[in-house]
Amino acid sequence: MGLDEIKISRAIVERYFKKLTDYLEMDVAVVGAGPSGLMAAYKLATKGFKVAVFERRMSIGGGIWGGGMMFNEIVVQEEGARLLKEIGVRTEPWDDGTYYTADSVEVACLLAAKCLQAGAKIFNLIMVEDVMVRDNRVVGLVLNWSATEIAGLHVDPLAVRSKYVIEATGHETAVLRVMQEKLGAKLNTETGKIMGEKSMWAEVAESLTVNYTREVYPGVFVAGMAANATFGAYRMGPIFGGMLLSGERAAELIAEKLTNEK
Ligand code: 48H
Repeated sequence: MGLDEIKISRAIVERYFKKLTDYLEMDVAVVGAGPSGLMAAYKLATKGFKVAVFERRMSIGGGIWGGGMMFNEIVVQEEGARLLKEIGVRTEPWDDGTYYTADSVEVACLLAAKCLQAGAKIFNLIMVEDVMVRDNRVVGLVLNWSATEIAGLHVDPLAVRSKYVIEATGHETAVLRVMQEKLGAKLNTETGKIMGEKSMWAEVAESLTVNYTREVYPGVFVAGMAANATFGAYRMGPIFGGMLLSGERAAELIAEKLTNEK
């Protein structure tokens, strides 16, 4: 039996459009498939919420792959190791047991796999270029193909609706930046604006990441490195426990809200 190119094409087109159509409305839209965004999506999907991750790049994983300075190992603390073990990543204690190491490729692959198998959808190659707002609350995202930006084309976007958005775009804080520029959005920070990330101080930065994981504007939670950048906290280098714990925290906070709103 010969293979029919048109059947192959139809299978991809129909399946993809069904997936996208099913996710025009959802509980939580996560922007950025780095460690914090993927962990948040995995946790929310495990709790039964409808969640999708939108990632600008072709590859998921954000900064995980590169480990530290392209040495593809990451370090986590005990609490981070707990989350890695939960998704099946092998960790090895280092030194006095304060630190654990893991292969960064194994982390990226298993995080994405667990996220998908828990029922979350990941849409790669799609960038979030704007938000949808009603009555001073973000109610969805404005999407475009990353390729349109790369090609410098002006193509009008499409939109998806979500009850909550997680801003997990890392150092860039891309979603909040656009909200600040276009809406003059007053954020829940000391200055009302994105405060900007500070230099490296791993210990303080790690706990601040989790502490600053919160609703920063009605409908928008910030997680991971974006939380540090938004609230003016330190960076931490290639220790990833805070990113994973921040994703978990964002999921817990949103799950609580969604459950109370039912
Ligand atoms: C869709 C977008 C858009 C957009 C960006 O950078 P990430 O890995 O983010 P985190 O916060 O989960 O993890 C941070 C970590 O990787 C890191 O950088 C650390 C620990 N640094 C410490 C230090 O000292 O430097 O992932 C963010 C993802 C990326 O994949 C982007 O491509 C994606 O977000 N993204 N996706 N629409 N507008 N902007």
